[in-house]
Amino acid sequence: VGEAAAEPKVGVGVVVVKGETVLMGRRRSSIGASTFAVPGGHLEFGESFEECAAREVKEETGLDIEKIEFLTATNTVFSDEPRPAHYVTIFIRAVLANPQQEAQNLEPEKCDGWAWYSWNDLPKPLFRPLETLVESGFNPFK
Ligand code: 8DG
Ligand code: MG
Ligand code: MG
Repeated sequence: VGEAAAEPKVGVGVVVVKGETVLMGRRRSSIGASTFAVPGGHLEFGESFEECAAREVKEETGLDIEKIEFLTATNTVFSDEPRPAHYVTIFIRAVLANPQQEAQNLEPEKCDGWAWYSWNDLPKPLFRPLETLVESGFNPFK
C-alpha cells in the first residue's frame, strides 16, 4: 500500500511568547484538524530550525520574531489520521521583534485565526505534538 513508502517528516512548531501568553490557532489542515496548535510547518531542504521558525511565523501570521531558540523535540505517530503520518517536531521558542505588532491570519484556509493564550489556560483540544509537550511538564516560561 501507499503508506509503505512513507517516512517520518520534520515539523517545526514555534512557541511565540508575549508576556505570559503564547500564540495559538485552531487548525484547518488535514492532520489535527480543529485542534489548537502553534504556528509552524515543514522544515525545508537546507534550512536551519531558526530559519524555518522565522519563515513559517512570518508566512502564517505576518509577525517578525527574535531570540529564536531550540526548546525540545517530540515524536508523534498520527496513526488514526485518514492518511497516517509520523512527525518529529522541533519546538522553538521566540519573542516578538516588535511587541506592538498584531498577528494576522494570513493562511485562513489552514487556520481559524490566531490568539494569545495563557500557558495555564490553553485551549483544547491541543494538536498532539503540543499536547505531548505540555504533558511532559514543559513550560516555556521557566
Ligand atoms: P508548509 O507546507 O507550509 O511547510 O506546512 P504548513 O502548511 O504550515 O503545515 P502545518 O500542518 O502547519 O505544518 C506541517 C506539519 O508540521 C504538520 O502537518 C505537522 C507538523 N507539526 C508538528 N507539530 C507542529 C506544531 O506544533 N505546529 C505546526 N504548525 N505544525 C506542526 O509535528
Ligand atoms: Mg503551518
Ligand atoms: Mg506554513
